[in-house]
Amino acid sequence: MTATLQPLRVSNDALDDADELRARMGAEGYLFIERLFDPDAVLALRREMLHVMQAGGWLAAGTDPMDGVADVSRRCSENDIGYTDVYHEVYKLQAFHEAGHWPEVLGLMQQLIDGPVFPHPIKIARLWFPQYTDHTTPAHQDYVHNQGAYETFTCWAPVGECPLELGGLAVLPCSPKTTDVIDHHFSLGAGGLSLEESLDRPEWRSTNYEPGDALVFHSLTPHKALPNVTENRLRVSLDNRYQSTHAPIAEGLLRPHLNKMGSDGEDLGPMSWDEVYAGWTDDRLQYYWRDREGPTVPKDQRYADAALEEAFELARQGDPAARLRLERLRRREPNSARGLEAAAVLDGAS
Ligand SMILES: O=C(O)CCC(=O)C(=O)O
Ligand SMILES: [Fe+2]
Repeated sequence: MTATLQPLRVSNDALDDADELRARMGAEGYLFIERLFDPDAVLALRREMLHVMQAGGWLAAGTDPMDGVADVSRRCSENDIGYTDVYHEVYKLQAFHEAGHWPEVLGLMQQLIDGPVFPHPIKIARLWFPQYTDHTTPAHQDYVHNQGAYETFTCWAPVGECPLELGGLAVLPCSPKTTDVIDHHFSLGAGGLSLEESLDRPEWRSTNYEPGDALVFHSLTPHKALPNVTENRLRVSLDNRYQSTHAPIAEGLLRPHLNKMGSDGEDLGPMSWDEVYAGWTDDRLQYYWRDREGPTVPKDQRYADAALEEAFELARQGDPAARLRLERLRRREPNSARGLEAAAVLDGAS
């Protein structure tokens, strides 16, 4: 590993021992399983996803899609215009959603979760361009984004090899029993929230991931992505979440990931599940989530609101990242109160 990065503890030896899996999750907040998934299944998914990215113009001309060589002139991230044009095409793939229900991950979650397992319908892929490191996912706890139940677990899995330089996930081991929700701050990276304790700690762990590997962690476990510092490779990964079907879930997690963005950046609202499901050949995973028994609760906006407040403050002081955040807000919500306030700050009127 590097001077500041330790290797992940491998927990394959505990796969058949629910008590031990729970004990390790309880002590360190994560489980790393090598080859949890069939590498061939992961690579087949990679082929499908990268074909869609190729059709969307994200890959360098004349390259094998499996190599994931980006056309860096197309680089964009979750808040940029153009990202959802291609991302939502990937999102429509049946195979991408099926991966969140592979029996290996459901079996593991069954051992961790008290009660019947509910896989969130909001599956997420991260399609991360190289050399765009201002947008790297900052350190955070998933709870501030997802809320609902603390006992929610994320399974992060690379779709293909993911050596350190491609920017895979790193975790900061700590016990969810002793961890609280930590204050998060404004960040330009995916999710927009960062916790400041993240920086310069020697205990961060990561690895050179292989296809089939999975990193499972608790909703309070701090984690972050490493920067994708390759010359031209896209990092492709999945993050899917699981909780007890009886536990509360925040309502946004029952919708497809990321609102559609118009060509001018305006927020066009969520994509519908009917659009997602339109090309599927199997309807068994369509609308399965409607039968869930637990309560659906509104999303608590306090974390997002506090970070936005901070962005306003920083933008007034001229901070370039905060100004970019407000530029995006102005484009996405040209007529909302906060969109108008963003415009006023950017124009120097407030
Ligand atoms: O892959 C990334 O960059 C972010 C993933 C993440 O934060 C998660 O899986 O919860
Ligand atoms: Fe996360």
